[in-house]
Amino acid sequence: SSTRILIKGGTVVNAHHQQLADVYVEDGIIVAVQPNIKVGDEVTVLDATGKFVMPGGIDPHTHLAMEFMGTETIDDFFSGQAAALAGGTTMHIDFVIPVNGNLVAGFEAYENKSRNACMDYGFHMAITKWDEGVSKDMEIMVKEKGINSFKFFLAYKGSLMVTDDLLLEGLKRCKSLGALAMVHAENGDAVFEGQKRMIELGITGPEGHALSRPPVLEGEATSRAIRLARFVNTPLYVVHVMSVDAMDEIAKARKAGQKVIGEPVVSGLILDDHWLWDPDFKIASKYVMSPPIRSVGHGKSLQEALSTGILQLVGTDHCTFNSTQKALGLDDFRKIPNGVNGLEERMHLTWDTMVGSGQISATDFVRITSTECAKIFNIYPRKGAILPGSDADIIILNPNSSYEISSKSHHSRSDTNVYEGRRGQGKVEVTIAGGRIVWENDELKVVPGSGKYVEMPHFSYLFDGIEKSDANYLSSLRAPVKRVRIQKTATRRSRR
Ligand code: DUC
Ligand code: ZN
Ligand code: ZN
Ligand code: ZN
Repeated sequence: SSTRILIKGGTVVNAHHQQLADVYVEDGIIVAVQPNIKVGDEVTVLDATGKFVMPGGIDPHTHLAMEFMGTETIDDFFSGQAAALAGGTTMHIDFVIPVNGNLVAGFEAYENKSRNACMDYGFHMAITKWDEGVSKDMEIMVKEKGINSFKFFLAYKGSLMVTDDLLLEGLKRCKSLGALAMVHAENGDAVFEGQKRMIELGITGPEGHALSRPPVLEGEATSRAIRLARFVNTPLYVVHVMSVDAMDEIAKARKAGQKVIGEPVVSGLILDDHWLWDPDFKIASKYVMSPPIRSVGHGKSLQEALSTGILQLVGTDHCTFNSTQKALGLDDFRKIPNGVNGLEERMHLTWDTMVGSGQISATDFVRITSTECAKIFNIYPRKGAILPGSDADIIILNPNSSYEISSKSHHSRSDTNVYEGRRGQGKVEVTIAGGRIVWENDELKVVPGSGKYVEMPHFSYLFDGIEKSDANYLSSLRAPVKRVRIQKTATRRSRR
């Protein structure tokens, strides 16, 4: 049966333009965007007068059904995606974690985990060890499996962390495959020392998490990764930029013309670390994520960087654990599973904080929550746009409607929410995913298995001109034999 929807009378917003127009959808695809579209009775009509009609959000950074720190995230592909849809996000990109370093096994595991998907999704892949097999499998992932980004953890010593030699091999391989290298930028060796010191001092509570891994360690790793990416001459994507220290490194590199993308996450933009000092472990522990949520001031600076284009898009690092899982670290903050929620809240909180405050426009909002992500991961304009031919992933946001966030009403399986009690204005009233109305009148109508895997082609726009770059990077170095010849010629000439 074909599903036909007409969205009437709203302000249609794309990343660079907005206009009063109707949007007509047929069989999962946007067919027309223009004023006064006339249709027959068989079409479902949604009135969007006074509201914004925008591309569904794309969250570039989630962890659903991830085995991590001795447990598994409480949101799987179904519950996490249902929550996302209720909050106006219609696609996310999750991180495949290899099985014992094996990429193919990891991909198959995530294919299984995502069978109950109810919205579209893509994958990044983490690289946790290095050998010929990994290097070969990266090519399989890129050329056959639709993965165009690989993440390197510079933290989590003893499990996920990679050393600089592996990072360099990875950067070179990413470059040759046209895949985007991503980094979790914290100095894992120094974090390990910081944690030891906290325990020696008898600091075992959640505040020890923040104290053991300060912004300077994020700044160091961000700077190192940026410089190594420059050495190899390949683009770099820094995930969850949490501090001014890291943001400054990105700003500097971008100013010098380097292709560096910085992704702040909602928690880093609007929360601060005072929660980690809450005497109630249940409250404090829910704010434990890595890199840590920083002291007052960092968030506001990250917001400014986002509004001025120094940072490009907003993610969440959605990685949820309920309070019993967080209690694994009751006696030792190092054992608190790292992660916070955000998949359901990202669109609402970004709108309220950034547009509601007048810092950015609705078009900017679309760019940082959807379009930029689609462009970076090379799926634009299929995703990230309200244009004829694009997938019908659409939200209707009412700027005059308000909400209050609570674990009692959210759709995540977690029993807590880091935004508990927070009120905001600008509510997603309708979500259309793949041409179907999945969220309307505060009700979800999601179908397990209806979400599609979105293959992401390699060589995104970030690779344009990379080979022609004339800077003296690793790829443009030549063997010294040439210099010897030049010297001989010069000598002969000078004798004449
Ligand atoms: N940080 C988190 O808080 N959770 C998942 C992984 C990460 O890097
Ligand atoms: Zn623009
Ligand atoms: Zn990370
Ligand atoms: Zn993450």
